[in-house]
Amino acid sequence: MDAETRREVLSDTQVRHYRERGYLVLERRIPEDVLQAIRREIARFVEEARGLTASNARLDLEDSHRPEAPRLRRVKAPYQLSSVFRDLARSDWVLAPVRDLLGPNLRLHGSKLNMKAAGYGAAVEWHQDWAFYPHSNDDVLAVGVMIDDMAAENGPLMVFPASHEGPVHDHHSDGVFAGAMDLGASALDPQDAVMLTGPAGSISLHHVRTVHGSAVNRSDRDRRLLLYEIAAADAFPLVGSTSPYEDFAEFQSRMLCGQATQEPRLRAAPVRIPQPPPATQGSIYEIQKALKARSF
Ligand SMILES: O=C(O)CCC(=O)C(=O)O
Repeated sequence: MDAETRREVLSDTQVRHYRERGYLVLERRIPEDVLQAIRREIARFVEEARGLTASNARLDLEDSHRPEAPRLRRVKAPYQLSSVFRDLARSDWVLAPVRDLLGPNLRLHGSKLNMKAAGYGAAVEWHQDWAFYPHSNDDVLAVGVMIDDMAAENGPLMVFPASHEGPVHDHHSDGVFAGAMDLGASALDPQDAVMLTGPAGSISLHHVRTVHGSAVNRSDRDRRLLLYEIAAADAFPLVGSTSPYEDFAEFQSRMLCGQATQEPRLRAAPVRIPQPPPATQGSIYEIQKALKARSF
């Protein structure tokens, strides 16, 4: 972004932190009434999971789910499912800090709500979002909205500082995309991972190349994290990436603010295309089952 551009919410220190370390946490950014509306929507989705025998296009179920005792792991694409999630994605609560980092023109790449319920909520193995959806440039990030207080014990998102400046790691297993990396085969030391904690209503922002993951929630407190993946409008997904777009018109219809463009901006970054896809299609949780070495 032009250095002269006036920022909306972030200080120089926060922008520098994001650029150098590849993540940022902003405490208490989302108002309580919005959080309450989200929690009511979540309760609806948990009820919808009752009676289901398998995950479907909307809901992803824990392995231990039973129709009479619903265990929801993820709401897929909440932006498409509910105006509560749509309105929040388009609000300045979310967009103002992203504009400060990526500029005024922003497109939604995807959305998801990871439930990680108390006692059993599933882990997400270490990965880079960039391994799933490389773009023509890496001005792409994920905003995580903390629906519950997030602390060490309930499986917060963890990141490796400055890993966004490093390589794209191998996320394949037996030649097939497995959606996670083998930390032991990388130069990363688990001791260096940082937990992104904060009270409910805080948001995290992590760069698309930042290595991140999270452990099982064995605590007695839920840990729900709503994620919006947001790209600069001139970052275009590369062929073979896991991109949710139907066609070009639909791609352009995902603009959140500013102007769409037909001119992708190219900037060199290491890329590895997530192909061939795994035999089991589905959420990251399903794809990562193919892994041989697990960290969590
Ligand atoms: O919910 C989490 O802790 C991990 C989120 C994530 O990285 C993902 O779903 O891709």
